[in-house]
Amino acid sequence: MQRTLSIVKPDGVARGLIGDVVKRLEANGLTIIAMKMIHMTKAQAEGFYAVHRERPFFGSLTDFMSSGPAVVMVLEGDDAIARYRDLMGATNYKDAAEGTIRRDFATDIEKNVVHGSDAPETAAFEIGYFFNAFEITAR
Ligand code: YYY
Ligand code: MG
Repeated sequence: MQRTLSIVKPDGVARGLIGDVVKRLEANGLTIIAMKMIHMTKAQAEGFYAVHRERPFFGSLTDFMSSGPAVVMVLEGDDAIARYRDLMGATNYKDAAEGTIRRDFATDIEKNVVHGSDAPETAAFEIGYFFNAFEITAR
């Protein structure tokens, strides 16, 4: 069993896509074991994406991520990190495979609807960034 962090980003929430994302997670056997809506401050978005702080898109990305409410979830399942990345599709929706969330819904390389952790170490950091132990349900 593995855990990963999922975010329906502010564009996804604003466009009414929470249900579409959740439907795909559940339909593909990823179990939601924690879930809440948050509105990140700029500083919180900068902390979340600290790994990207030297990248040219960092300012715009953290403005976007703090622009409105987002839904953060912890997903659990066998190989959950890679399986959820497969459901999301490539970062740039233009490169994402048919049937992926980003291919079907994203409008922009930045406004790409969803986030997912990329490795066990980043998943542990990202889950701990938003959730304490009491907020994650035991199965
Ligand atoms: O993990 P993933 O979200 O697929 O991409 P990252 O390389 O971690 O970048 C994080 C986030 O930054 C991405 O979802 C959109 C944005 N971004 C961008 O706006 N422009 C880029 N050239 C690369 C990434
Ligand atoms: Mg990433």
